[in-house]
This record gives sequence, C-alpha cells and structure tokens, in this order.
Amino acid sequence: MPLYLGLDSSTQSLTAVVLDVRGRDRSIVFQHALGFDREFPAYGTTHGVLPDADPHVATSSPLMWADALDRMMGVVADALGADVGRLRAIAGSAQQHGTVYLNAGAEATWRALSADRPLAEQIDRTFSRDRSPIWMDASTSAQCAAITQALGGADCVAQMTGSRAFERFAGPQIRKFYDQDPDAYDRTNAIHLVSSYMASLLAGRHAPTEPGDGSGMNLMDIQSGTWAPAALDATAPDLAKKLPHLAPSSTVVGTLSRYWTERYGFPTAKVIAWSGDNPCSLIGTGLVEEGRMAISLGTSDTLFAFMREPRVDPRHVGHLFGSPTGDYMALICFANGSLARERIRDTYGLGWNGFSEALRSTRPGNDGAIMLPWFVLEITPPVPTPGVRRCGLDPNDAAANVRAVVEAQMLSMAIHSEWTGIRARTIHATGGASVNREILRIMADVHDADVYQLDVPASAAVGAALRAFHADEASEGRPIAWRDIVAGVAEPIAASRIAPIPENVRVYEQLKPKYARCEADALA
Ligand code: ADP
Ligand code: XUL
Repeated sequence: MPLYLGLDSSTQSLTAVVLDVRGRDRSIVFQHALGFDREFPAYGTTHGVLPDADPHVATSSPLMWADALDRMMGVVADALGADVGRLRAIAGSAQQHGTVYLNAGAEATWRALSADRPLAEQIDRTFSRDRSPIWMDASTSAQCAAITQALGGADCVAQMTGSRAFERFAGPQIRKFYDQDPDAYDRTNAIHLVSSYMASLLAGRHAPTEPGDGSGMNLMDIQSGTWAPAALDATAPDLAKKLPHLAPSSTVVGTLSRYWTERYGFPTAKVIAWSGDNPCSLIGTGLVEEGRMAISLGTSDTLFAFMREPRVDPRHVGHLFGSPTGDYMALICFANGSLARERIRDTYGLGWNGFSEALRSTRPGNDGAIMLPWFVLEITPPVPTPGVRRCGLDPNDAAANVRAVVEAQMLSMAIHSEWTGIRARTIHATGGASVNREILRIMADVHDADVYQLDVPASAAVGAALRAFHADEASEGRPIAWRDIVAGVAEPIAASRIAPIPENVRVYEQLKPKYARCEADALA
C-alpha cells in the first residue's frame, strides 16, 4: 500500500502531510508543520520575512527553507518508522513568485552531499544571492513599467503571460536584481522558483519549472506553457540560459538523492515537480472540473476556480494561472476580507455570535443600503485611497452594517469574477470565516450556487500529496482521472450544503447593478 508525501513551503512554515492510499480508501495519516520564526530563530525572520529598512522590500532565506526541509524529512522518517519503505512519491507546493539564485557549483554540491552532516551547512556557498525576494515584495514598480513598455502595454503582457506585470512576480524581481547587481546576476547560473528549488534539493539535480507556478513569473507564454522569448528579452540578458526548462506538472524529476536515502532511510521514492501553493490548493480543495470554485475567507478573501479555456481579466486585476491538471485557474484576491468583517464586529462591540445574530435578524438586500468596505487598500477593485463608503446606510445601525459588509464582499466577488466566464454551481468555502454559516448563506444567495464547507486544513500540502499520487500512477502507465484522485480526500462535507434560496437570489440580482454603480461612482 503506497504512501505519498506532500510538502508545502509557505511564507511562514513548512508543512508535511502523508497520504495513505488503500484502493478507494484514502486518508491523511500524518500532518506536521514547522514554523520558521520559532523553529529556526537563527535566520532572524518575522512571519517568515527578513528585516529590511525598505518597507517595500520582502525577502527570505533560501538556506532556511533548505534547513526546514532537512528537519522535516527527519520528522517524517521518524513518524513513519518501519512504514517509510512504503513511500512512493513526493510532490510539493511553495509560496508563489519567490526566486532563488544559484551559482554554477550548486548541482555538483547537491550530488556530493554527505549524509552525516546537515544540508544547510553544505549548500551555503551555492547561492549567488543569499536573500530571495518573495511574493510580499512591492519594490519593483520601475521594472514593471519598463517590462510593460518593452512588451507593448499591460494588455500585451496579460495576454502573453496571464497577468499584467506585478511587482511580486518573478520577472520584475529578476530584472531588479540585474539592474542593481549585474555582476552577481552574471555569476548566477540558475534561477529557480521556490518550488523548483525545493524539488531540486530532494532530487539532487535541477528540477523543471511547472506551468502552474511558471504562470506567476510574467515570463511564460500562458497558452503554450513555454518561455515567451519577448518576455525574457524584456527582463534580463541571457535569461533563457539561467531558467530551468518548463515541464508538465506530473513530471517525475528523479528519485530522492542519496543524501535523503542514507541520512533518513527513505526509499528511492519519486520526486515529482513542485508547484505553487495556489495551483496545489486548487487540487487540495477538489477543483478539478468546470463549474466549481472555491472561496477562501481568510485574513484576505480569495476566490479561485478551475478553468478549461484560458481567459484573461480585461481589467488586469485577476490572474490566470496554469492548473496542475494541465488546464487553467483563475485567482482573484480581495484585501478587505476577515479584516473588514472584524473591523465591523469590533466597531459595534459584537462577538462572532452577535455578528451572526445581526445577519439572521436582517433582510437579504438590506433594504438597498450599501457599504463599500475598503478599510485597507483594496486590490479588487484597485482602490487608490482606503476608506469606507456608505450609500443609504445608517452608520449607527449595527445590524445593517454587519449585513452590508458581508453583502458587499459577496457582490464584489460576483462582479469581479465575471471575466472568468465561470458559472459556478458549487462553491467550496474554506478559511477561518467559513465556519460561519450565516456568511455562507449570503454567499450561496449572491452567487446562486450550492455552498459547501470543506474540511481540508492544509489544502496546499494535501493538494501536493494528491499530485504525487496522480503523477506516480501516471508514470507507471496507470493514469487515474483527477476526479478519482481527489475523491474521499479533497471533497466537501455533504451535510454542510447551503442551497441558494430563489427569492433571495432575485433580490441580489437586482442589487448587483446598484452595487456596481455605487462602486464605479466611488472610484470615478
Ligand atoms: P489566514 O490563514 O489568512 O491567516 P484564516 O483562514 O485562519 O486566516 O482565518 C482567520 C480568520 O477567521 C480570523 O481572522 C477571523 O476573522 C475569522 N473567523 C474565525 N471565526 C469566525 C466566525 N465565527 N465568523 C467569522 N469569521 C471568523
Ligand atoms: C498569489 C500570491 C500568494 C502567494 C502566497 O499570487 O502572491 O497567494 O502564493 O503564498
């Protein structure tokens, strides 16, 4: 009976899950997380980020990520004990957009690692840049502008790569490195994403970039899944030589290198290409066919959906990424998520129970009262100056304001996801606020879709383990349909279904254009 390991190297921690597959019975038999700040204090990160005088700069330590991988593999080997021999394949997920810069000695060093010494102390001379810019970095506006101009405008960049140039994306970050330190850029032999870097450490050889994560670079042709020569030229010289090749998500990179088999007693399990955390979460939340989307209600709210045909947001706010299934996914971020709900909860002195009670005691549509809940700079739609706006809403009416914030969030999600062309019949709700069924009731009515709660706490790591299972079977000539891969693991809780109420759906259909006008007026 095979076991599959899924790892998720995220901003703040490294998580591992082990999936046990016994015919149609699949279960997560192990899960563990190592928080970077607490477990690796020597690197000096706060929430996984290194200190920097410039508030726009966000970097982390690629050596720390390797150190965490080493420790985690030991933890997994200990936990599996005699069962470690059942491990068939490993796949991973990583925070998107971050880049790792390596010199020409890296691959030889990985091959010659000695199993009796920690990984980090053996690879510390393999970097041409000891800090990795990560997705929270916002310091590359000049580079974004230059790339955009070179490629003929934002729409050209978006049509070519799936997104307009974004500060956090790998391409602008690589250009900034070249601009600021051309000598170090010249000494760079390979530039990896966090995902392909981690896979390389496991396999002991340069791993390919996978198209799901590759679409977060402003460098990949989103239609063909190959590097876009014009984008490479617009970014930095000789870039094609430094990037790994692009290969499908199910690629077997190799097997665990001798370091891991000798150090921890692992078998020569297959190492599968790693992907980004959002593409992995798509699998980990069971979004492997059309008509399904997931809404994660976390600190910020995120909407993501499976897409068969590539479509680009004409307003360039949402992203088009590749999906590990070989299809596509849409990703849209809303900054004012739980953050805004908490502000309203606290302003009116309510707990979550009081918040839910306010939703129960008020009518769908809020008698036409509307809030634009922009407590902080909003991403979708882009709001240049934060500030809450109220249209026909009494600021002293606590219950109406609670309803207004949630209705605004759901209406905004519906309006700003129209470009995806996806008509979701089913929504999988995740994230901290998805425990709140009164919020999910409004979600169901506004989107006219069945909403289910999902019990997959580490969806990116679970998605990675499922990808390992899928790739292993496919590589043995036994391809399994994605629907069967996720069955029983990344499935919604059937009893949690909240069905839309037709009467409420009609109320929101009428409110939607009114909300859109209110938003447009505020942004005019
Ligand atoms: P993140 O992963 O982005 O840090 P989580 O997905 O863990 O966030 O969600 C945490 C949030 O969930 C909290 O900030 C809180 O606002 C929200 N939350 C928790 N319980 C409830 C509830 N009963 N109703 C609404 N929101 C809730
Ligand atoms: C997506 C993004 C984040 C990171 C977080 O574009 O920047 O979701 O992937 O890990």
